[in-house]
Amino acid sequence: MDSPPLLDDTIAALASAPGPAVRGIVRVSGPSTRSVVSLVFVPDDRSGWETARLPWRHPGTVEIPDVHCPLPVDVFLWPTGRSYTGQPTAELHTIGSGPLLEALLERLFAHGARPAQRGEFTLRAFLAGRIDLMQAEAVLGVIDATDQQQLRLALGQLGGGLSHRIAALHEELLLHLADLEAGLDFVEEDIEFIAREELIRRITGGLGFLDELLEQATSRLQSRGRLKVVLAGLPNAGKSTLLNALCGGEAAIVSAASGTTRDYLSVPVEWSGLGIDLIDTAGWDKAGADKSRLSIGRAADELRHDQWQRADLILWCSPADIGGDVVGHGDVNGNDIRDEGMRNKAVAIDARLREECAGSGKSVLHLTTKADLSDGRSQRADVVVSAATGAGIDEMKAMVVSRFESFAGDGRILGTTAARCRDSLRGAADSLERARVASIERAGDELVAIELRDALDHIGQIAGRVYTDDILDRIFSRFCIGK
Ligand SMILES: Nc1nc2c(ncn2[C@@H]2O[C@H](COP(=O)(O)OP(=O)(O)OP(=O)(O)O)[C@@H](O)[C@H]2O)c(=O)[nH]1
Ligand SMILES: [Mg+2]
Repeated sequence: MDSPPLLDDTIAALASAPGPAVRGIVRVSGPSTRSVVSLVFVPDDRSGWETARLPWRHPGTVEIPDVHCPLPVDVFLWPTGRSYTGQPTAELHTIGSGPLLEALLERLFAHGARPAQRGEFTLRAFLAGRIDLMQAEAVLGVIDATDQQQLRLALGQLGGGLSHRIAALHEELLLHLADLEAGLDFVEEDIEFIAREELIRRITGGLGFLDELLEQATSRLQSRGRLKVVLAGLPNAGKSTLLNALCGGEAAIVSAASGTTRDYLSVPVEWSGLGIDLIDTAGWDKAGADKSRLSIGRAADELRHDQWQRADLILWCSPADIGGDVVGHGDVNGNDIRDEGMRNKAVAIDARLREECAGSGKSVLHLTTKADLSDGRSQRADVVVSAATGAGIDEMKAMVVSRFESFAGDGRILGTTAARCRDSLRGAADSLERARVASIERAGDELVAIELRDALDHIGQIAGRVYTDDILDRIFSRFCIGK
């Protein structure tokens, strides 16, 4: 939005995706919708069109300059304010040809409509009180969803799940404030409209809800699209082989020589509707970690480190035959000559690095890989897999999905809403906390009331009861034209 939009204007834009399609849609909204459309549209039933008071479909035609036969058009008309935008609205459904739709729009512009700005239809819905800001953001979330999980989340927010909870908290705080302020008027008589204990209990309840939302809003998972799952472990742990097994292809190079993967590789997969980028990294290589050496190993280390930093989940791979690749598996007679010392050392390094990962606050799922090579002495792991036989692979996928789904409660916040609301949520929680402390310390009612009023202001910004042009601009400028 370049300038403050005028609600008195009638706006028009292409509402269907650009490019050829069976059907194309032009959307018109504003006080003069019917009269503007009437100037270009020839309805089959003129009196039905002119007198319609209820939403209806009106078949007819539009004359387009330089096009010899009239264009067949169905106009869906919402003649009153009972529409998405809260204003009379029409949708012209016709053949989805780019040049025809452009010519149709040109005709509407020539007859009094103006081109809609980005998100202006949804902005009108917000300004008319049809939806709140969180729902407006959810419209964008639905448009931008790249997987089923994001779509479910956006639809939940659009359906008003979160809005209802925020509105309920707002109402509740307003009631406490009213009780407190009523008490202020009777301060001489020493009448208490709300008992302190009750007030503290209610404020604590509100705080709990805000903390929950704040936690969701600050979780790394909220503000991003696809989830990053990084395969990590010592060289030769079977990471690349597992990646290939998981994506059913041969994306990564596999070799018996340790240190094969020198770059990182990202493969998109979708598990139970979750969009995941699976990332194969170079195995942890002690020489590569030596900063004094300029080597491919070191470059691989840095790339891997970068991927770990951004991971939502690390799949730590500990091979069942750990240490086995260092000295070989058997002598000419088939006897196991694995060096116990080497094995123990590898086990210790593996455990230390895994703990380092977990200690850095990363979510880690511990896998025993190459289960088919197990001699029964594998370390404890969350799940045991073999890329060679396929054992445990489905179980592992289910564990990954359930790790992510445990973050996905009903009231989850869309990333865009979370990013916008973090400060307001924090502000509201801080004010409520001060209100709680003031109540506990038996401070005067007027002090508690000030903090409650402050909390209400912050909460009002979340839903959009309180907003500035700047907030609207930031939200709606991300929309495409026609939405
Ligand atoms: N028997 C068996 N061998 C496996 C399995 N997974 C991997 N391997 C073998 O283990 C060796 C190393 O596998 P990779 O997938 O290249 O190991 P990596 O962890 O990617 O190794 P780097 O890229 O060097 O860090 C290869 O010879 C694989 O064939 C498995 O499930 N069973
Ligand atoms: Mg590899």
